[in-house]
Amino acid sequence: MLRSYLARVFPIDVLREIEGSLAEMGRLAGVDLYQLQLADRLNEPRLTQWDAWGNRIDKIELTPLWRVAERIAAEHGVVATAYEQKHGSLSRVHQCALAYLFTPSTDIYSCPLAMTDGAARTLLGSGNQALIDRALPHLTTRDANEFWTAGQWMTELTGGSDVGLSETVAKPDANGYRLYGRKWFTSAISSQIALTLARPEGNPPGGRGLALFYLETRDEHGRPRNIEINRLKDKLGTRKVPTAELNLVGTPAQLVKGTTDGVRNIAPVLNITRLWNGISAVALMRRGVALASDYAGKRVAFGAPLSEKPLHADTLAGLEAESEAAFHLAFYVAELTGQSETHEISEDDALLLRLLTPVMKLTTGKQAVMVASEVLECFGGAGYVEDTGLPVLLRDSQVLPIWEGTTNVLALDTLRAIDSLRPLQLAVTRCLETARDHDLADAVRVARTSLDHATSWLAEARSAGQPALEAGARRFALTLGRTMELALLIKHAQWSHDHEQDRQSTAAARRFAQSGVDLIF
Ligand code: MFK
Repeated sequence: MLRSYLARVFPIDVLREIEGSLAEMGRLAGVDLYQLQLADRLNEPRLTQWDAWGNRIDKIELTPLWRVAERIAAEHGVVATAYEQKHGSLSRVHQCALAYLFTPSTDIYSCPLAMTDGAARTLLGSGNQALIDRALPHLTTRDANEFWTAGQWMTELTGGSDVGLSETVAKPDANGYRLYGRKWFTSAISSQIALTLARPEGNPPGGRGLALFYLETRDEHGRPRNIEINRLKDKLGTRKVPTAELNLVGTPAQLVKGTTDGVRNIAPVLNITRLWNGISAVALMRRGVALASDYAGKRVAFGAPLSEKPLHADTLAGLEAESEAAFHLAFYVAELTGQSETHEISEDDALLLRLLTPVMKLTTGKQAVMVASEVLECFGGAGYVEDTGLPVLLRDSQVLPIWEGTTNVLALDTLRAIDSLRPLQLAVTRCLETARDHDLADAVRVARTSLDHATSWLAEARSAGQPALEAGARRFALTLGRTMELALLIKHAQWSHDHEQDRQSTAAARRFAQSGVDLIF
């Protein structure tokens, strides 16, 4: 699927240039990192708050795989590739392909990388030259000794969704500001810097009264800079990610961009981490489907391998269709993100990117949980037993619809982002117009009908008023996501049929079209 997609999207000479980097990352993920991941299964990060002499040290020890993953991520440019822009807007797609290969074998090390990428993009867009000069070279380097990762500290006790309620206060001092408050859920506390929100003293309540701050987490001796780590969170999944609860007790910080509008100013981080969320979702789905397909050829029950049992084959076909559809949507958002970053995006596509980012994140997050759950079931009882290494797929997938905005919060963001449906209609139509194969005709009809239904629903809900609009927002956003997925799958199927004489994507498109595309009722 990845090879076929890359062959469609990249010019052949560029593909030849990048293929080596992807093959090497595939090898690492399939062999070295995977072996390390299996060996590392029971390890978890540890927090030591005090040393033997009663000094507060708040030291975090990472798991062995995480330490290796950091070096490999830097050296292979899992963040840097997007900033080197050797291949213009397609560099973002190249980077996402690296992340896609890297993610399933690295215990959610994609979390700090996503935030690092988001911080780099945000600082670049901020125009704050001093911070750009200070941090960008570290965030985007390939030198593992110089590489920094970034945290994104938004969540407080008052909520992970309604960020405008944040209570952290910023008091000016001679060198900038000092922050005082409690951050309730800060992922990857191992990072060297963080972007965070705080309210400068005297500012009004709400998101506009917050400001965006940059801080460096440790001093030259490696000690936390006026940051107390209360505890690591005891989470359902992502257990290798050292997610902490913090007190900021006069933490030195610099303003990134003005003294207000923190929520608006941190939005570029959110949009990049939401892209990573989608890439991670399709990467985990791929790992699960690959394992289930492999097992189906080996496990014999009732006289034949599972792969020869019609019902099991049908179940796998459904999972394959979901993961292919999700893959195309996540990578389409990567294409648009790249075009936006190189200023090659049309006005319509810029609106489309703003709309599809939350739509893609929420749609693929839900698909990842469904697929992971079915993958476990494909292994019967073995899928429920820890030492097979399978249950972690489900636990880690379950974070994807939660962090970076829950399904409902992103459905409401979809309403915020939607002025008109025209850019999406154009994008879907562009895909469907490429379909000539008779076998795709029914799938094309399904995509058209669901798009029409979403369009009429939006008009009706808008005239019915805000409660109707909000109540239907999730069904609407999922319908947009699945319709776009089907359209992209159809486009790829036609291309693959024409250029590779391959019918796999046609089968996936036909199957996906029957799997509930229009979820508005
Ligand atoms: C594996 C990879 C995954 C990476 C994992 C990283 C782990 C990190 C774990 C976390 O930190 S999870 C925490 C993440 N938190 C969130 O995702 C917050 C979820 N909540 C929202 O997204 C809410 O919608 C939001 C906080 C934005 C609502 O706040 P407000 O104050 O009610 O926002 P408002 O007033 O609607 O918007 C303020 C401005 O921001 C507006 O612009 P203007 O000031 O010009 O009017 C909005 O248009 C703009 N805005 C909001 N969201 C935007 C955006 N602009 C662009 N893109 C967006 N997504």
